[in-house]
Amino acid sequence: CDYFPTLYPRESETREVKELNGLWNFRADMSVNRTQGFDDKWYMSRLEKTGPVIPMPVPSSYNDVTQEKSLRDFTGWVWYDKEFFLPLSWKGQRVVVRVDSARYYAKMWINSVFLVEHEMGHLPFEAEIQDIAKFGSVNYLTVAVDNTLTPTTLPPGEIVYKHGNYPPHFFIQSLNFGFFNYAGIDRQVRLYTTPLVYVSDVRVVTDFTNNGGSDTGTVYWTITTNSEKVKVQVEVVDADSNTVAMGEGIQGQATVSNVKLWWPYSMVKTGAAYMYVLKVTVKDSTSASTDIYRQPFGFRTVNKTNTQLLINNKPFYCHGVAKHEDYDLRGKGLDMVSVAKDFNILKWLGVNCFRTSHYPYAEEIMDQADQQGVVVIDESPAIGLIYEGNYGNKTLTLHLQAMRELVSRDKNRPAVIAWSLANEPNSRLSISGPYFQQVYNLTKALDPSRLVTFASSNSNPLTDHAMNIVDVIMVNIYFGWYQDTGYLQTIPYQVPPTLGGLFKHYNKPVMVSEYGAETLTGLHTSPSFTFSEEYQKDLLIQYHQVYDTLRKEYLAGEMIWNFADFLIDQKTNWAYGCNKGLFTRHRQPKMAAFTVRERYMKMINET
Ligand code: GCB
Repeated sequence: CDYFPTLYPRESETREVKELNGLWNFRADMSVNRTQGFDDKWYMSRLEKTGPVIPMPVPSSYNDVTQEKSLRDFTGWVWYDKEFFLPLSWKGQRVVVRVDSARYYAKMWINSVFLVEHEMGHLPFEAEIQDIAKFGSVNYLTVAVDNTLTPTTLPPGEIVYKHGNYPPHFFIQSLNFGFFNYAGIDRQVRLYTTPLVYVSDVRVVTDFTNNGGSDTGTVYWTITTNSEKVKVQVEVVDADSNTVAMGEGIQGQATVSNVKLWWPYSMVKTGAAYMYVLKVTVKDSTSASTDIYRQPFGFRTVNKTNTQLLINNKPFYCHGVAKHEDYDLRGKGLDMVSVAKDFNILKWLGVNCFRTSHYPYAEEIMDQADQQGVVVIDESPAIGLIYEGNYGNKTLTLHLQAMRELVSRDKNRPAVIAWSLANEPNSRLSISGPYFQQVYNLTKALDPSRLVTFASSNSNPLTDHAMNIVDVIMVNIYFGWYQDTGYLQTIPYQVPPTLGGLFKHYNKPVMVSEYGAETLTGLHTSPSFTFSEEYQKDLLIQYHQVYDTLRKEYLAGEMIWNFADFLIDQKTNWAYGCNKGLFTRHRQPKMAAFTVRERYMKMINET
């Protein structure tokens, strides 16, 4: 599906937005093949006419909302529908329905008419409805979502049928990754209007020069509209609503003297995360209608040397965490309380950077990163490319599409400094080399202004086929946990040669994108023992001592696995989820959170 949105739905004097969030009707297709909904055409009427429905919140994962195990662990198609009114005043405008994310495969109908389908979760899709919907009247939207993962989906998984001494039609959804397979419409659904001639995309790239004391910023824009007969005006508006530069044309540039750069909050004492707005006005020469779109952006550059990352030409050391979208009850559902709380915790910890492991996060989270000055490494949904069979053309096509959609969605965000193509692909396979070269090339062509990387589980350059491609090395290491479990004294002996080996081989900055230990809240042991709070703390301290030396050489960042505990599927070796969080799933600190806060706050205060 090429019909993916490029702009966030924003109100303006020419645009309206209406949320369709709330309780929708919901029905899981429990038939053996999960095809009853399609066979019986559930989209041809209101869902409640097809059989029993239950109320289901949107946005939310559906898994933890009911008391039913069969729904929590469901694999297959679920159906949602929602009634809504289109005001008469919207007639004559373009009306779009936008789903910010549905995991993983979605089909959408309005008033029984098929609109659009979209593969892959975590990324938005949309469709125009003004020619089908009824104005001044009730309409209904039907969305079917399938969370089945196979070797050629992204992320991949496999449906394993079990025969013999098993219940009839028994199968297991095996996953190539370690987080619970939450599903459903997990982000917002909205209607928005635009005039018939409209701004369809805005792209902003910035640069600046320093003239001894003050900086002069240059903003380059590219505006896309759906008509060529338009007049385009552009204004750069500062945070106090002053217009500080103007220009014309679908492509152009303007300079802003005494520009306020966008800085991560950890790099400046005051004035971090300064955002401007590019106000774009498009006038249709034929009908004289106008569309106005305001695109937030910041002036900042991203570069690297062979040992460091540079933001605005100054070294940036990432002291951060890897996160998940994972919350009690709502699963991966967008929840503004959790968004706000997580940023408050990130700031409390002194985190200046996080990776969106292992998929693109909600745009509302990304907005906070922009506005609060927290740097982001923006990851695609490509986790679990483990087997040869995961490197076929279908996966490659999807992966390239994921990068198109992700870059398109997040390209104007100052917080994003790097694209992460994948998490722990099997880069020991020779097939991964040409595969990742293509994904890298496309991403770099789409956005030459940022770094491109992936999180590697292979720390041996001699067996690797893909790490040489990327701009910055990211590596996940588990010394003292998966290796030499219980022997924390091995960490200072293992980490320097491992990271140093990567640096020597690739001559690029190295970041640790994961390290950590399982920790059961409230389990205390002295001396420390695996799974205790003391063990997590001791492990982190061992790493920190090493990092402090390597920082002076080539280490560009450290990210703890994980910010908070999160759910994974049921396994014998995981006690109700991954418990490597510094915080519990309910966002209460474990002992190590205080250790990390002390370290990161010291780093911030040294700035
Ligand atoms: C990893 C994965 C991450 C897991 C983590 C763990 O290497 O990237 O998704 O959750 O290890 O806890 O094992």
